[in-house]
Amino acid sequence: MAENPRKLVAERLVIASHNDGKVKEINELLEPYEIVIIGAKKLGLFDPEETGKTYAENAAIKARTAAVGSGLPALADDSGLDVVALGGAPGIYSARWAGSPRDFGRAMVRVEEELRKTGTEDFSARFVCVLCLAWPDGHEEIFEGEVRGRLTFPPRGKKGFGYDPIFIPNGHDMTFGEMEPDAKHAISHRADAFRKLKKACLEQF
Ligand code: ITT
Repeated sequence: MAENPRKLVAERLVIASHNDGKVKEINELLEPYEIVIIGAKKLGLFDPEETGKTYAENAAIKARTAAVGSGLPALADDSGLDVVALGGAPGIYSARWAGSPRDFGRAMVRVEEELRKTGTEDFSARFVCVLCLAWPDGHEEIFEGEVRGRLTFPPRGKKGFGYDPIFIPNGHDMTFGEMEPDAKHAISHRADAFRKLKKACLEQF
């Protein structure tokens, strides 16, 4: 985070995501603030190719594209699951492991297969979320969050989205897929990154 982070003064903010599960969580996390949230899908904004090599680079590509395309501040979230015994995979390729059209059942089977192939007993993993808040004039602020835990198979729970049914956060027995949204927001990687974003850029709201 920059030493003097720029505050968000406009009350309109574009959410530069085409993932409905993420957009729902971002809306919940921004609920206490009087910000009018506009979805990228609704504005018909272009979904850029994620050509970065890090979460932060991809978050910046998405936020910049939406800020320039809309003329408004835009917030992007690049996130994923880093599995320790897989050297951090699927990582920034977490969405791509689900194929097209996306099928996270298949992505979770692939994670399990790749883990079993290694013969490891280390099922530790973390979820990472990098937020980029970008303004149309090119200014950007970046915030990173994480939650550590372990994987379990078969998947459990129908709440949440993506890889939630195989991830048990440290100190808990339930998967994110079994937890109520508020319980996930108390500890998630996305909530961690949002805490930092709010402190830096939204405290005036
Ligand atoms: P946008 O780029 O349009 O926001 P996306 O789904 O392509 O949507 P990412 O490239 O950041 O987003 O992919 C992140 C993937 O990681 C996402 O599709 C989920 O499957 C997974 N993921 C991220 N956060 C998650 C969470 O809280 N719970 C479960 N899976 C999560």
